[in-house]
Amino acid sequence: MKITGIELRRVAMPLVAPFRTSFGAQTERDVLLLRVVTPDAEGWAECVAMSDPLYSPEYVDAAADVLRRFLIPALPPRADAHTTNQALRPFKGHRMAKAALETAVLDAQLRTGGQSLATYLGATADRVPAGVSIGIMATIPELLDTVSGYLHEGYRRIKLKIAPGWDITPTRAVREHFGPDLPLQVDANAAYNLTDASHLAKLDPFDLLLIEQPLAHDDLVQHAQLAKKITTPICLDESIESAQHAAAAISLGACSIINIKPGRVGGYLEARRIHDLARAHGLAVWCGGMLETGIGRAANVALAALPGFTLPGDTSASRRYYTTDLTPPFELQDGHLAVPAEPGIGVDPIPAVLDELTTSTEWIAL
Ligand code: OSB
Ligand code: MG
Repeated sequence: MKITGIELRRVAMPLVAPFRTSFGAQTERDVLLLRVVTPDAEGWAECVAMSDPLYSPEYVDAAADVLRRFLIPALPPRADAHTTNQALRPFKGHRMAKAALETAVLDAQLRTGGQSLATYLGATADRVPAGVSIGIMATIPELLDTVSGYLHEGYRRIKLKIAPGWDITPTRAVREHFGPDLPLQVDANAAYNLTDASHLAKLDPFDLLLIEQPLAHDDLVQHAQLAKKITTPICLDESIESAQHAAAAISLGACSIINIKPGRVGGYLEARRIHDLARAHGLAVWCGGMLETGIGRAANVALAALPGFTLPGDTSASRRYYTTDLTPPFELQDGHLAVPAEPGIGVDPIPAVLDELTTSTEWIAL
């Protein structure tokens, strides 16, 4: 596939409400979009890097820089997703930037061939159950109101962001208020140390589905030790940047569940490898999120339709994030999102909305 050029586009997306985690609060998403242009089709992808390097070392300005300086110039003259993956391999790290480039190439390739991303990846479902990730709130009543609102909308599972000072009490409050049948989990975004093991064990009575990334991203051994001291299953997010990391985590006993985010692991090909590996080992996986617009969400929903995604993901409806999404909004139907069936990622940005929210564009001719 001959690529004529690639557009880097920055879009400012105000969030419907501030989203607070153990690493900071966000009120707006500064999104980097890629548009790969070929004679036959255009491919779209969203880079999940955030404005600041607080979730991982990547950040959006660095992603744009490494794309224009190294990754895009390294593309082979005739590129598809696999040759793009190989061409980017020599460059260390920058997996979110690589994922965006590979996904935009893959989208153009699939649109040219008329195949949906879901079919290409091996999806077996046409809809996926939706969970929702709830930020740290100022008060417990505010938290209970928020959870209640999402449950009324139909969400199938609740995830609470936790941090030291906002962990045992809010989790107990939600469990007691909504009862034992609510599928409930927590996400610490690496806010604890192994010395907090006895504190984290206080979550054990609440029968959580999992605790996500309690310790630092490079604390694989410590996660394995923590797993022996608490009964809540450990799920890794930040720690798993590749299938190799997943293999190491599984053999160490560092986790029993994996949150797969294609952006974090360098793309959908690597995400599928992790899915396959986890499935062969009997571990559950689920699809994480990075507050994506409809562009990134469409591709995540396709991935979440693979058979090993046995837990609801952070694939929520558009309105949980944005008043106006870049694409026709993803909406809950009976607590599920429909898997796009059209070729490629299966959705297109709405030109007028895209133009309205765009802060800059840059064309890189190839
Ligand atoms: O750790 O899963 C996370 C959002 C941004 C960065 C990291 C995380 C999150 C979420 C929200 O939890 C997931 C979503 O709804 O997109
Ligand atoms: Mg997480």
